[in-house]
Amino acid sequence: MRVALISDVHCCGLACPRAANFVTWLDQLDADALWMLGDIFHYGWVFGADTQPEYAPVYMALQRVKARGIAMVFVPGNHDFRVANLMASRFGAEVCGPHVRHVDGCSVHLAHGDECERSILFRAMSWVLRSEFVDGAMRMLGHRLGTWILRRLAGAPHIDGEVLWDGSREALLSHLDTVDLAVMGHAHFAWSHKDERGQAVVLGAGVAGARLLSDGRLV
Ligand SMILES: [Mn+2]
Repeated sequence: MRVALISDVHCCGLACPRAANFVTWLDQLDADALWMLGDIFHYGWVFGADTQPEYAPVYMALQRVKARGIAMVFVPGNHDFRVANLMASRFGAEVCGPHVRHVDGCSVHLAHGDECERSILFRAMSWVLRSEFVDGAMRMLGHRLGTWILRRLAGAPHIDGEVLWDGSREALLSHLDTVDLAVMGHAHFAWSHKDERGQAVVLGAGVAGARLLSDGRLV
């Protein structure tokens, strides 16, 4: 099995170069499976029956990935948790929060990584944004105004690397007690650690940070 792993593309709309690169990358993808570890979209939301036209090219590319028979897994990120149902219903993606998968005899812990955030402000914002109240308000506003607000809330994506703070590093490494490989994104900072238990990896942001798991080994 060839499994492509990617996270944190933070696609920002029709003129976004990262989205364009991602579409090209998807169309050239030579893999049996695609595991997306969240924040693929910078302000991903679904407004009732309306998807965001800003993301139409990416959605079309995912449709082509599906048509090629590449099995998708989507671990929702803090910027695109609301597209989870769409990823499942439209693209047949298996949607799951932090979880363990098995491939070619290798056990892999997958997570976006925001669950390691300790900041009270981050947690409070996350709780509010995930509430039914905000979802209801967004549906009422519709995709045009809703996306305008989400875009401002999300701010400019910081693609060039944040620090991998100790808390999330410890959480990631702790998975190696039970799995062979632990992978997360969210930090926008490629990082890897190997010891006798296995390997822990933080994916760098987007296409540049994507990794391939081939026959149960990261290459
Ligand atoms: Mn994130």
